[in-house]
Amino acid sequence: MTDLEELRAAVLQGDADAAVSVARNMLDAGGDLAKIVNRGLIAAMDEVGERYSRGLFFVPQMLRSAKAMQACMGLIQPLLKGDETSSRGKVVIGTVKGDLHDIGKNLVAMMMEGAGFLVADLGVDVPPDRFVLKSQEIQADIVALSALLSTTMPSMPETIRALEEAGVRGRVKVMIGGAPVTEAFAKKIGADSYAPDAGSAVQRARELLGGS
Ligand code: B1M
Repeated sequence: MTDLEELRAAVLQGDADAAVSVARNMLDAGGDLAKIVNRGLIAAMDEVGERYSRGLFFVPQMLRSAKAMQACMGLIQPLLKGDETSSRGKVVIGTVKGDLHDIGKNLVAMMMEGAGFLVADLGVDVPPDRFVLKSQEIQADIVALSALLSTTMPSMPETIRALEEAGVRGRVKVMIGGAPVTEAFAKKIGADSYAPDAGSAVQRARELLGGS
């Protein structure tokens, strides 16, 4: 079994200790971070979702695998820390109302911090008014919304409406993402940007603020 296969197997089994141990060994041996995240951790979570869809996994197994992945992200976070001395911009991020999925959102937040953005993470199940209040409080440049459930996607246009009603939409850019979200949906609801993954979220954020 290759290291990547071992990592995926440990996450699939929800064995956090084994997953962390394999990930640590891979990192110590100079393994490529993007490969560990994308082809190890995220690939394993996709397989978890597949098994759930086919009725082979249930919620407790999804939860155990999520904990194993999160334990590995604890290892990865310090490696993503950037050495920027000034902030590239302020971002308020959260998973929208009704949605408890936070792994992808956490990855986006980590990578944005690593790239020098100041990130205020509101967590999960965030109602529109909390996005509004936080963006007013910190004078945010970007409001970043994540949704993993098709049933919670409508919270995204609701949040945009709340920003409009509070009079802050004119000075914040709205970026959206998450597995069921598409570019077309972003256009339809009047978001400024859509990113399919954490790496491109950083790129889109830079573009939104006029950088590259
Ligand atoms: Co849930 N779940 N879940 N789940 N879960 C999915 C999303 C699902 C696709 C599984 C499936 O059916 N195959 C399905 C949704 C179906 C749908 O709506 N289309 C589903 C379901 C149905 C449910 C419940 C309803 C199950 C139930 O209770 N019966 C329930 C809902 C709870 C709720 O939210 N109210 C539920 C619960 C859970 C757990 C709590 C057990 C757990 C979450 C734990 C946690 O997050 N702390 C969980 C998990 C783990 C999953 C799967 C297996 C994995 C999600 C994940 O972490 N992926 C997921 C299946 C899947 O996605 N393949 C599934 C890894 C992560 C890195 O990827 O989050 O996509 P992702 O993030 C990516 C991109 O999407 C993007 O960048 C990230 C990194 O590249 N991205 C952004 C994300 N946010 C972004 C924001 C941006 C830009 C990019 O800009 C702002």
